[in-house]
Amino acid sequence: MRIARAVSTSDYEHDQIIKYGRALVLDIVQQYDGGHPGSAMGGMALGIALWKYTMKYAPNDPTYFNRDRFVLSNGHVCLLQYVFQHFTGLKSMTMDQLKSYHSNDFHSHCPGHPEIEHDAVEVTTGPLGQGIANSVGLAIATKNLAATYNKPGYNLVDNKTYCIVGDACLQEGPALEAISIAGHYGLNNLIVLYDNNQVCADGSVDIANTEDISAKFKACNWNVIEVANASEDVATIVKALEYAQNEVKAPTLINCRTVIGADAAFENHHADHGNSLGADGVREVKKKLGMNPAQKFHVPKEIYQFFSNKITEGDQLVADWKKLVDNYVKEYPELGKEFLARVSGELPADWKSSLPVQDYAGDTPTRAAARGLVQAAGKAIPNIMAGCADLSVSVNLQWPGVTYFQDPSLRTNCGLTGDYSGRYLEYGIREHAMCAIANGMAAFNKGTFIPITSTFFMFYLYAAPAIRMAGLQELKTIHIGTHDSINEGENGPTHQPIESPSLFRAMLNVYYMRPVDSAEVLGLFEKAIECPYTSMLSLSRNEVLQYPGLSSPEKAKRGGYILEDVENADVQLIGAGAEMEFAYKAAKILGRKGLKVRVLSIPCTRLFDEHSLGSRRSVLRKDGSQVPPVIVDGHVAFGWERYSTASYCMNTYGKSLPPDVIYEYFGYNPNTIAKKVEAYVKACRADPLLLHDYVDLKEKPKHDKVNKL
Ligand SMILES: Cc1ncc(C[n+]2csc(CCOP(=O)(O)OP(=O)(O)O)c2C)c(N)n1
Repeated sequence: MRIARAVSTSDYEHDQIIKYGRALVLDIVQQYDGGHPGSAMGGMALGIALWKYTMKYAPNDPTYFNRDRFVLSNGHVCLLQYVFQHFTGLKSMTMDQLKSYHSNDFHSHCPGHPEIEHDAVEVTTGPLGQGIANSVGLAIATKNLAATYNKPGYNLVDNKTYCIVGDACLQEGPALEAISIAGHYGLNNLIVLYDNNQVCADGSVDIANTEDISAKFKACNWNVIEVANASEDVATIVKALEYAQNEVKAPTLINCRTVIGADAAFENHHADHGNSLGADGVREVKKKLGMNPAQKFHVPKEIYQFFSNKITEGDQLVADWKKLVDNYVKEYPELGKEFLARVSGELPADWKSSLPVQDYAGDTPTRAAARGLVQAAGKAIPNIMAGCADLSVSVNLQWPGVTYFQDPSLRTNCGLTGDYSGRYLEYGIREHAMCAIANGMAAFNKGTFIPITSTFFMFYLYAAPAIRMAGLQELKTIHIGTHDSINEGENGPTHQPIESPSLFRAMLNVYYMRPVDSAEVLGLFEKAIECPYTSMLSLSRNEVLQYPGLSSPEKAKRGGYILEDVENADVQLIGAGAEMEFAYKAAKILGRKGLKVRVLSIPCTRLFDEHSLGSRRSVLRKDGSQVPPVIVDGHVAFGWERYSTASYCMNTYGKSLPPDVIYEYFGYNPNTIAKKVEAYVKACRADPLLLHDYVDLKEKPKHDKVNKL
């Protein structure tokens, strides 16, 4: 829809703010000769429309629960956000802070991209495409809380999510996945402003992208509004935003045609994207705008006055909301209590008692143990929003009676329906967006939601950038990756994640957990719920041995422990996940041959590493007694060098074979492993320097390649 140009009595003020805003951006970028001025200059009118006329926020209380969420998905344009935070009176965003952009000030609130640690920044953005996917998560969070807690006369949660994207975000995969699902879910509380300046870093957008963006969004079930002169025309943008706010069925894209570097000599040019204009360039712009070029960082007091109502308005919003909640709690005491707990990020006090006792009677796939726990926790903990990327049939986290999160008007061919109070999401085959959306839900308000995602472990590689962003932002999300071993079988090497654990173990604030049995699953799942960070449970498709009396949930929570000890050990075998069975059985064989073997379980290296050196030494016996530790894992050895001196690990990609023969094919056989370990122990005795090398004990399978005729 193209809307008629709107008129406003404040056009003069708008022009002044646009003009001084552009000059301010240029002065800030010029001082350290670096930054991204172009789209901040071109986006000033969007800023006025959002911060003056549209968004509900409270400068004195930037975390006020029912605030509108704002996400700058094109994070390099952060000066736009910082400048409007300053104009609208956010206390921490002083002029001195603005001047600290690109400076050497350790305490700057103005990093090169918005970071969640700072006031009024909802999520860290920078990797293009993440922010818009986070926005979808934020909008889902609002929808879900509203459907769960709002009552007639009590709109406890009715905020909107506003997001600015650039041309680049809309070319990124996670953004496209997220846009698609936002349209599907009918998230009418999501409003995206597209800073359509048709310029990217390397040139005009059409060097790589010539599609019709508005048509693309329409095809994804979005409401689309186009604004022609969006670098100047505040009133029309405001009118478009009003239409978007009143939209009842769909998310809205406001396609705003803007000019990068507006008013600069090279406006509309990619030179303005990420370069300062130079002192002469800045002077020229100021002259063109009728400003005194000698005046730097100048904000006329009328601009502060123009925005001064935002502080009182914000204080009022906060006070009204508190009153509303107080009355709600009186009228709906039970629900009110639960809502307040959600607001403060608390879990029900007795959540642990809801978890089923683990059954050691038969060999159980670790995914099956986890399923029971997630299902029970999902029922008992209202904060949990679980979901899957179209493998629910296999991962099965949905609990009996769960409502699916869906547009209530949707009628599917298979009959599956739901509503916005639902706490199980079918994300479709959109792994990257799934995890980025989970980040958005987690960022809505810490602890209010515990997003749990799931798919085959292999496919989390598609989502790794979003999982890293969760680690970076200290967001609590839980990922359940099943089929984590070569023994997932016939799907073959494309589905056998031999190297993924190394990546997830390396990510800070991400707890990669690979339990050996049901007891460890319980301990680690509890840890994941308790831990303020992201966890990834890596689980077997197939049955694994149980170690009653040896493993325990409490031991697993330590991250690493002695599964079976022996005095004066000759060797230590570390077993990992489904392959613990081989370490354990090899230990028994070696024992019969007179070798004393300690067996260790290290289901989570990050948890283990958090212990003191002394405590870690007591597990690994790195005490000078030279007991070689050997890791037995169905993944590559990379990373295990820290804990072992030799490996029996994957050193080729996997293969399409049934689970009952694949281990044999790759040499995972307790007898073979015992033989190799025995030889290694002998070799170490003959040459103790071997303990300082890293030895690969596993032979590669003989028939790795198929000969083509
Ligand atoms: C995933 C990712 N790839 C590449 C970049 C580097 N980068 C930063 S901005 C940009 C181009 C931005 O184009 P656009 O969104 O049109 O912004 P504008 O030029 O209008 O400021 C690129 C490629 C990035 N930040 N993230």
